[in-house]
Amino acid sequence: MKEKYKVAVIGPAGVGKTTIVHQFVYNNYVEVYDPTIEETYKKSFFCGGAHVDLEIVDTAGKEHFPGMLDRYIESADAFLLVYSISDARSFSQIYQLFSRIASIRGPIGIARMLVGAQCDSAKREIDHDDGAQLSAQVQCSFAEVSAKHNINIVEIFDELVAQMRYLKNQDRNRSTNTLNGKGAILPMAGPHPDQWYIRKKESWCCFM
Ligand SMILES: Nc1nc2c(ncn2[C@@H]2O[C@H](COP(=O)(O)OP(=O)(O)O)[C@@H](O)[C@H]2O)c(=O)[nH]1
Ligand SMILES: [Mg+2]
Repeated sequence: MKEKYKVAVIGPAGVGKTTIVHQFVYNNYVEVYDPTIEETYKKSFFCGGAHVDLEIVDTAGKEHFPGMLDRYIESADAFLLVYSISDARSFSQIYQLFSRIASIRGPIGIARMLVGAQCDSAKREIDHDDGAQLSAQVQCSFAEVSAKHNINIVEIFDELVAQMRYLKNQDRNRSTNTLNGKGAILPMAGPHPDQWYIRKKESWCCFM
């Protein structure tokens, strides 16, 4: 059976979410998108030796309506949390998104990634180190990307799929790990998933 996952792309308006999704799905860069359109895209791609079907929800402003952001968070398997390296304000808004995910889905065991968009921009307000520091604080992986120059775009989706696979296999191990046959779940064996994220992060190339 083919693997299927749902990814939500969240972050402040104007940071480059739609542009990232279009570069990944259609391999093109368009300068201007309607900022109000929320769309779901489908993309099948080959990742880590197997095909995977992704449903990608490109969120667009409606998350400011009460309950909307929570609905995205409840329904997705993985998250790209996007800010723009040329917009410090967008970076300052990201932490609360991580907090919201943690409060709804728990602090660990959910595939997620911090993404610094528009890394080709000459107007840099947020250093690579700032992004790396925040990702260490919230314990997730991190990459700067440019949808304009197609830098790190496929890689961030690869990373999310790797995380989702890892977590899915852990779930499988857990469900067979019952106590007295009564369905109690034993603690997870092996590395903590977030330690795994951090290890993976070290392999990220920096294109700056
Ligand atoms: N230089 C540069 N500009 C980008 C890039 N991606 C997006 N932009 C700019 O940011 C604007 C907003 O992008 P958009 O994807 O619509 O943002 P969204 O509101 O987060 O979906 C675009 O119109 C582009 O001008 C990028 O990789 N490099
Ligand atoms: Mg958009």
